[in-house]
Amino acid sequence: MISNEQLSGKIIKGIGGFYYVKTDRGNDALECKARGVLRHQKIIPTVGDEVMIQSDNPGEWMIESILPRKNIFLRPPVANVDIGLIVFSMINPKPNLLLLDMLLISSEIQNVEPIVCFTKRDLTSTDEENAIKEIYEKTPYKLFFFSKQDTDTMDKIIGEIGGKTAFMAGPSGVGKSTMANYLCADQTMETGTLSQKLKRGKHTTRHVELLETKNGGYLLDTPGFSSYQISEMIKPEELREYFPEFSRGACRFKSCLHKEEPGCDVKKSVETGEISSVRYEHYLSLLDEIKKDQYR
Ligand SMILES: Nc1nc2c(ncn2[C@@H]2O[C@H](COP(=O)(O)OP(=O)(O)OP(=O)(O)O)[C@@H](O)[C@H]2O)c(=O)[nH]1
Ligand SMILES: [Mg+2]
Ligand SMILES: [Zn+2]
Repeated sequence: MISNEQLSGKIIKGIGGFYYVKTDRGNDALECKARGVLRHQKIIPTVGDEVMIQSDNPGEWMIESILPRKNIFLRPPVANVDIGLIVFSMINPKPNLLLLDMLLISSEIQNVEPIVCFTKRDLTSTDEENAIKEIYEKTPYKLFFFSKQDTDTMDKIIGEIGGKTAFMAGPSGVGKSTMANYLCADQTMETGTLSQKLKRGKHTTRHVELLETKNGGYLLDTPGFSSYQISEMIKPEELREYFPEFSRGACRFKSCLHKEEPGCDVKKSVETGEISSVRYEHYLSLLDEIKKDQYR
């Protein structure tokens, strides 16, 4: 019997004081408790954390330490996220592009690479799809349109997640769990029945769990939401940095907020169509909102 054995791994689930840590050893995650020392330091192990675990007694694993985090989110609680799958449907519900832009800004702030997904392509026309492409093809973001039958496109999305940790964000009913079921079809869950429940997305309100994709990535399915706040996260003069297509730096004034300033290159690009007017309008309305909140 090896004692004091140490392993490194990733927390994929936490329930009632137990953490489930995926290591190189075996397919099943190991059930762990956190050492008291972590609690005393007020460090809360979080799903997505890279940890060192140790076994003092056979079959009993303790989380010894948590490696520095790349980022951490509170709702849902998850750490070390590389990719944000921002999911909207073409219809039922209709896409809210202002919410989409807020999620893009939030991704930029948190150092998460956004991938924009539009589902339910089967229920809509190419005109509607082209209208959205017009807007977002002028940004550097990756953009996918598909339906739940379109496994080729979903395989491309899986390709983006390989070896990384992704989470989903978007309104309720857009098809996040439907997508997660395909992206994570080959995962090995602890029990068959629990696994079935998880696959239907029922877990999202109960606990947070990283599912494994077919190519060694992790995916967090989340409950949908329809409103979002970014005004507390940014100052007015920072907002423009989070619209990457604005950053050509050719405005007359370095401090240009792209509003009423003379010689504004962004406004010129909106007029020529190089920058989408929809994105620009969203920028202006968010700028107003942030300013209002600042002087409250
Ligand atoms: N026609 C069509 N229906 C879809 C598609 N994707 C998902 N749906 C349906 O949309 C409904 C909602 O899908 P879910 O995957 O539960 O949506 P969700 O985003 O997980 O919703 P929440 O968990 O409430 O946030 C289900 O009835 C799906 O079958 C699609 O591409 N085309
Ligand atoms: Mg769901
Ligand atoms: Zn400008």
